[in-house]
Amino acid sequence: MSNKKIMVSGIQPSNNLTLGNYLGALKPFVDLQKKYKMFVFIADLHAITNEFNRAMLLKNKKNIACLYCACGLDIKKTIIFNQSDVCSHNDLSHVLLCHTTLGELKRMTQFKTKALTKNDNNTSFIRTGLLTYPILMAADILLYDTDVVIVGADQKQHLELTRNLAIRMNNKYGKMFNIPQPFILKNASRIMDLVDAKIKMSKSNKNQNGVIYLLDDKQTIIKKIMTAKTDSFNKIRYDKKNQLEISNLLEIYASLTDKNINDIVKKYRNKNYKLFKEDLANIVVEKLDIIQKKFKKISKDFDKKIEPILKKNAEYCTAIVKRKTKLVYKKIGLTK
Ligand code: AQP
Repeated sequence: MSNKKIMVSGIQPSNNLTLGNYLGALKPFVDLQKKYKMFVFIADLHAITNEFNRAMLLKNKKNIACLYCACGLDIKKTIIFNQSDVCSHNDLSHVLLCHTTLGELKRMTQFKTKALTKNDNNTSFIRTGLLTYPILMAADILLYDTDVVIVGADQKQHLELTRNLAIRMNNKYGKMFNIPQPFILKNASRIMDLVDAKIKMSKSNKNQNGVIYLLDDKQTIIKKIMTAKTDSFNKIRYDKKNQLEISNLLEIYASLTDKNINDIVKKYRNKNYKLFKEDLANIVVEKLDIIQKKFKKISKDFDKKIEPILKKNAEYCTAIVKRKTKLVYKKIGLTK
């Protein structure tokens, strides 16, 4: 193995990927792959913790693999694989679950938010995967002796749980896990929904008008941006407290062009929202057009070129992480 630091991450194939996934995850991954040994998986085991449909799941998995490459992940440098092809993720997850309390899982803000919005305190009908997925996430991280994990604000708590579990297990049975450090992205944007800027732009948001999907066609992108909610000030200012919507559009502009937000604000100081939105729509269309062209080409060759690499990578990962599960099993007394 090289002596580069190890970074692990994944995206759930729970729907088509969004501009939020691109700016908050894929774009930074592309920069980081030069410096880190990166494992980027298709988090299919996580995707089944919510409602899912077999045909869509298979389609989304293929699309994500192709989009990873189309967005610039270098399949020769970065180890891309399907999570479910590496059985140890589940094996370690079970061991970790047995060392976690119900209280710890119920305290997770994401569980509380998702569970409560679904069934108002009545947890009887909540899928247990929603409760236990942070432990699968812990297994995803700890299996690879991960040094650093990219964490957005909503995943901080899960990484803390991972670290606590690793320390707990190391103290009880002797050192078996590396303790991963959080990696806070510089200039990381949390892209918000275009219709309701109080919520994150998410793959599975109900109202698709607020979500730009990486595979949306040109007309759809233009329509979504031109009809994005804004305020009545008609002044382009970066003010997340009073002008949340336009600030979100400014962040998208800045992230896509790698420009400074203040410079963009200066450029549009005396311009109206319509003109700003038209320019932003062009920028998004242009960027996504490049990705979509690559995506089309890669998708055609998926069976011949991408799928075999995913399989080979899964075998490579299996070999690495089997050593880890073997060590854990031995330390805790499952094997001699
Ligand atoms: N709106 C966003 N802004 C910035 N970053 C984002 N990410 C997701 N949405 C935004 C980042 O993309 C990766 C996606 O990981 P995931 O699919 O495992 O989880 P998620 O955060 O739950 O993504 P979604 O799109 O919101 O999916 P659904 O709707 O299925 O729950 C992460 O690195 C995340 O930070």
